[in-house]
Amino acid sequence: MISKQFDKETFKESVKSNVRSLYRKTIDEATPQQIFQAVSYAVKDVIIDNWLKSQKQFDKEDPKIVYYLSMEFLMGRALGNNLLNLTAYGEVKEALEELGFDLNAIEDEEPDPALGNGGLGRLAACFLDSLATLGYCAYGCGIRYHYGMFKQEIKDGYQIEVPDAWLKDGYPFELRRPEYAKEVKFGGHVRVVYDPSTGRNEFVQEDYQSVRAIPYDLPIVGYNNQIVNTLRIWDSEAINDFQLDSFDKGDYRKAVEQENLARNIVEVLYPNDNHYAGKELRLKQQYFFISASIQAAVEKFKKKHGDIHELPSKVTFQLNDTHPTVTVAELMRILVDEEKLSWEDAWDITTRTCAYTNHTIMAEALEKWPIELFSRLLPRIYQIVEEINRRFLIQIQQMYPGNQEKIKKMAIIYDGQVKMAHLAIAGSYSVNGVARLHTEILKNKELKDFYEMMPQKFNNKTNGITQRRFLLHGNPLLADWVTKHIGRDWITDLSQISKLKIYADDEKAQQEFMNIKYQNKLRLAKYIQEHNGIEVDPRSIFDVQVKRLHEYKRQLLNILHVMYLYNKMKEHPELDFYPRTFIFGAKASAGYHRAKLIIKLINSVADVVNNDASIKGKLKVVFIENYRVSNAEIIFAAADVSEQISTASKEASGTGNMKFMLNGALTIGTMDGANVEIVEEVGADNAFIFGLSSDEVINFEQNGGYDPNFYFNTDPDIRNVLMQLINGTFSPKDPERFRDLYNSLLNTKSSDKPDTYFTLADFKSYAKAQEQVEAAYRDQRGWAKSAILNTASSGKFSSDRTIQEYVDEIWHLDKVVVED
Ligand code: GLS
Repeated sequence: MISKQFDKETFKESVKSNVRSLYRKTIDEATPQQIFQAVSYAVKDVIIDNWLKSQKQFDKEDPKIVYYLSMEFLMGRALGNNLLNLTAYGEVKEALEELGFDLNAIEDEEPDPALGNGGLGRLAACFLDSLATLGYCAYGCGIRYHYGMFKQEIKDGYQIEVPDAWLKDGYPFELRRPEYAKEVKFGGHVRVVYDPSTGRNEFVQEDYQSVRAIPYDLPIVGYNNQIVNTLRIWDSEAINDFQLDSFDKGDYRKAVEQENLARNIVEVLYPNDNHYAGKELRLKQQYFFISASIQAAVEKFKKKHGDIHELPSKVTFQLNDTHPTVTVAELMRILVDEEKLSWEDAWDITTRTCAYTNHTIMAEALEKWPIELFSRLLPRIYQIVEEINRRFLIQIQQMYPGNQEKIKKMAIIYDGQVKMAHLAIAGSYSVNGVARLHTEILKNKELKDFYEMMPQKFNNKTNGITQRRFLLHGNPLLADWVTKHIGRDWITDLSQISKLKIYADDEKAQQEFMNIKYQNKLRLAKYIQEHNGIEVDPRSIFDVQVKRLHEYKRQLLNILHVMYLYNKMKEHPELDFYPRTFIFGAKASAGYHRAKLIIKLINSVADVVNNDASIKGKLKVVFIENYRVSNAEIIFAAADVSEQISTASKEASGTGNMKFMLNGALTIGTMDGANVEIVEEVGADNAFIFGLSSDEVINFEQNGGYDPNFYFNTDPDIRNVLMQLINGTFSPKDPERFRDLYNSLLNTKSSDKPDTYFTLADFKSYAKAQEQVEAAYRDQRGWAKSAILNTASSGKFSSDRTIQEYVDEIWHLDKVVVED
């Protein structure tokens, strides 16, 4: 498609002139990184025009705005994506070729902005893409971490964390906006002053430390619609840089402390997914970006609107998990302390403005701040939470007179802790889960008491992903093939992709589809050769599990099965095994020792298996280092099999499962999270389902009765594999190395609770499903049909669909059109 905005010659001139003015070089002298910078600035120039236009249109139409408040935005590289959404990718590629450059290589120069851990942060990024593409006015609000998710290096099979200095060369797409800076206060104490003229108590925070929050804006380019929204990430600076007059006043210590506070707050993203660590600095980060964002949003609202009571009709604050929940109290503070509203008025506004998304039921992810810490760091906010809690308890008592159990289970402050999920639910008009099964578990189990008390708040919004990054950009061969068959509409309306279904039985289409998969497997094989030095057979089945490393996701089950297969091959060389490449990619939180040991196990198994000539290369194991958004795009495109094998009930939704499906991989999985809906869309014949159901898991959890030793004692294959964890098969120099994993599966020592992930219970049905995978792959036509049907059935899983549901049922935003 010919872009309206791009003129090739002007663009080329702009790149040359950027190289000259930024680096005092000509383009043939510039380094690849410098070319990347110069090209990105040229692209940003074009974006800025649309950005200005969009803001003008928003100003004119005054649409309702959603603020998507999130500690994480896992954006991935921007250059290629921006070009695609500007519909200028092809022309820029050509222009650069004329200058002697390869756009793909230039794209590889961009650091992955990795301001997130995994699914939750990537979901936020997909949502921003969809919001802009659908023409809604939205701000992402987050933190400008100086160090994002660490870079993972594998040394001797172990994960090493290396700091990710993504800003070291400067990030060309960001715009510093000091004119919108906000002050954020921490600590001190609150003095109550009675004002006789109003008859109100005023709450004055004193002796506090404060920092200046400075916004940096990143453009979020909508697809082919000239809309540019904003991701606003906040950096912090000291209010008084080191000043002599502070020194003179004896405030030397305070000046230094404030300087340190400012420096520390935004330094680094906590690398925990689905896990609460309770660190003081984390709470500082939360309040820092929330206070700045809410202040800015209220100020923006007031510029246009006289009456603060109108806030809920113009603004929604969407809380991405409990991390931004201080929003509820901060908005109350602004409304009561600054806008001088009554408590009742303020609460009415707040609870019609905030909405909360729950992303996990994992108990260890629940945020519960100790009162001591919370009240010391945020004294005024704590007072407000206390008052919210006091009133909430009265409500509970009115509904359930004399029921102390309810108080105990639902209170916002209890047992010396502030429970953020309870605050989020009390303060929001909407509470949603992220897949149908997850929402049902919230309603019937995790949040049952809340659901019974306020059922009208609860709803489901099944997650989605943007087809623009994960098909159009990540898999250009398949994207072109899809377009050739059904036209371009799928790019902004993925439901159209179901039109491919008529090609599922067509032999030519099947061949083309499989050939594209093969080309993508070659591309990944090349990447693996370059990065891992391992040669893999592109004709083997590419069986892939890429996601954060967590026990509940059961990478351990996967690698135990690889060990089992290897044993079988060794014992029965006469059997005909179809060649398989098991590919893993996963970061483990830095302090999560067992997860790191699982990485070591995967690499140890890889060492043995990949170097055993007797199995003739039929089994390969690859651990891809530093799994992140940019290599994810290549990996999804090349996968035959998508491993979605979490313990049923534990994975709230998953989104990788959707990216695989879109790219034509078949799922092997449990009935967990969004897998349930994936199978519903594609049909059980085109997936491999195994394992305990979520009801069975929950039943075991509540009533006991799971005994891993039963499997160990009665199944020689399982026993053999488990013994190999402690007899040195994969760690000859240190046979005890994997003892902890052995214990975790059998719980012989570590605790009296049997493995809460039910690994051995699911082992045999997993192995059986894997046999079915192999059999199915031997039938190439049958496989091709299923693969096409997976792509063709993925329409529901576009984040455009998800966002439209949020808009229709929670946010009620107005669509905006930017005219030429
Ligand atoms: C997560 C869940 O674990 C995922 O299942 C889910 O897909 C994602 C987005 O909703 O949110 N919750 C979390 O803390 N990290 C996640 O990735």
